[in-house]
Amino acid sequence: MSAVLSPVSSAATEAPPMIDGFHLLINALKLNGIDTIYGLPGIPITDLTRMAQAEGMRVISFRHEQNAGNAAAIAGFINGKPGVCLTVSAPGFLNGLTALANATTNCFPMILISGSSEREIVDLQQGDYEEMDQLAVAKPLCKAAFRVLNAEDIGVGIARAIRAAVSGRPGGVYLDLPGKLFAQTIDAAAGAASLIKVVDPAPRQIPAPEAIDRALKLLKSAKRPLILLGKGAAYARADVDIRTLVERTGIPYLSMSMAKGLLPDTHEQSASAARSYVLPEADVVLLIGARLNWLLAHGKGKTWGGKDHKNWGGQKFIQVDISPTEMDSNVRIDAPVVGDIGSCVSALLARIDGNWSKPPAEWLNAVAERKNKNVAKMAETLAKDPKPMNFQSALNVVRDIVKANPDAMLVNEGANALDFTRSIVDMYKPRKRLDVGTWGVMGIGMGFAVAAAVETGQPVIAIEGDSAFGFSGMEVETICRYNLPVCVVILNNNGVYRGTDKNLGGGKDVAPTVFVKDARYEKMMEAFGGVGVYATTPAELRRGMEEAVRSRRPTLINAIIDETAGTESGRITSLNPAARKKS
Ligand code: ADP
Ligand code: TZD
Repeated sequence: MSAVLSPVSSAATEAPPMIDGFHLLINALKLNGIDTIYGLPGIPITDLTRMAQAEGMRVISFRHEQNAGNAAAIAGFINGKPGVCLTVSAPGFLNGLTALANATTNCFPMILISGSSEREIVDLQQGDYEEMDQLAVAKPLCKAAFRVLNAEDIGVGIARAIRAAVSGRPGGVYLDLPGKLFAQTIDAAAGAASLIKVVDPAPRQIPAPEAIDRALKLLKSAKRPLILLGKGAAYARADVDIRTLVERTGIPYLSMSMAKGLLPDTHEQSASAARSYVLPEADVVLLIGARLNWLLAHGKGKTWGGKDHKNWGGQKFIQVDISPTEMDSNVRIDAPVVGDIGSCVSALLARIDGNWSKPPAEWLNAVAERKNKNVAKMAETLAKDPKPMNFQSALNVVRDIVKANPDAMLVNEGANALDFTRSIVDMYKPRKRLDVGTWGVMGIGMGFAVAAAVETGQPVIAIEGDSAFGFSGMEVETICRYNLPVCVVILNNNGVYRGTDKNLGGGKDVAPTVFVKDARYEKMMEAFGGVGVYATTPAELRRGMEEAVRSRRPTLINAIIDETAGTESGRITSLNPAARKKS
């Protein structure tokens, strides 16, 4: 394919070559290094998907737009450039919108491109096919939303969407393309000239020197310092500098879920196994790309040593983040360091040399003591072999498989299936763990798994609760269709959280959290030509996973675990409103 725009044939030989909206869009994306579209065809974008494929783009077609959207979002996180999702108007757009909102919430760069109905009809509300004012609907749920009406503006539209998605705090961007736009034709040379190759889409943001001074002064004063790495730190790709910062300062660190593996979880400074000790005990906390949201108990309350849920624990915070308004959003930030993480960490490192004094031995020993105790306790639990399997004995197998395949991507969703996996399965490399993120959203599983396989070519292991899997389960067909090296493991306990609840009304219906007993999920994968495995023991699970990783064939392992094993909402039971006591 030549670098020039593909001209639309013109009837008269003397007429200048023309180009249509379809090809301008494809060329604008390709010009900016976007080579994959996740989507679902239909009016008005069916031809766009065909043409994109004809022009050498990878077009991954899904069974539901939400999964395509999740795939695009996580592709954005994996690559640090926007993932693109393409949907049809109104219902397709709405199906994709959840993923766009989730991407924005998680700071993943993504562009949702949706075809839309005719503006004149939509604006007069005359009842067009799939009519909806999509731009207005998308706006509050994403970082930016744009509409392109004229073919000559497609280049600008794509450039603005890319910049909005990746610059500053990354997020989701909506691009509305009414059906008529695609068929518009303009002079091919003018079209080519209208496209923009975005230069430096996510410019560095250098922190102020005084912010660095303030942060270092506070960090130096600490008796019990702690570093907290969030998924922003993983996204920033400053892996070497972050590791150097941790190791040179000697400060214990915690990784948030998707930051696991930024340094190997087995690193001696990892305090993950002593989390409930270090959070309340630390006196100065350096946050790097992590927000003090609900996942960190808003930086206060009992988790942090406060008297009750509103009380400050007394810690001082240094926060490194690209978003200035993140500071003080929950508690006082004593030393805000605003800038991109790469620049901030290297500015800190420039002032942290070999003479930096390590934290007091008393603190390090206390952390090590808790950690060793908890690691030993965990080892004891993992060594057990209960019948039926429970979360721990099944995940002990996953832990070994991931250790043996540290390049594999790990997707994870569920409640107990999420919490146990996060604490049991160590990660060894950055950006390998992809999960429910900031919202704790179910449904990311198969979309993330598809994109992880497509974008990295590595084997993907998806650890799924049986409820969680149901949200995107139909995409096993997509996994088989593209023959992706995805091994789905369903930790099947017959329901949401567990399978043993009773109908409180005593009627014939099962309880709202209960599913069909002994469902044979593995047959779903077999239905589309993949491998299905029914595993009731750790040995069967191990055999199935090893074979899946070795063969790279789409595999679904239905791992049957004790249906009484799960607790309500996993580790966030306390977020359930307490029912009023019956009088
Ligand atoms: P976690 O859930 O792992 O705690 P969050 O999603 O809460 O992480 O926080 C990620 C933070 O990282 C966000 O506040 C975001 O602004 C920030 N961030 C993302 N990318 C960068 C970057 N390149 N430089 C600086 N901060 C970033
Ligand atoms: N819907 C959406 C989109 N997201 C959610 N988080 C929920 C519903 C509520 N929810 C959870 O928070 S976890 C979960 C639901 C339905 C499923 C838990 O059951 P599971 O996992 O089978 O996936 P465990 O291992 O049995 O807990």
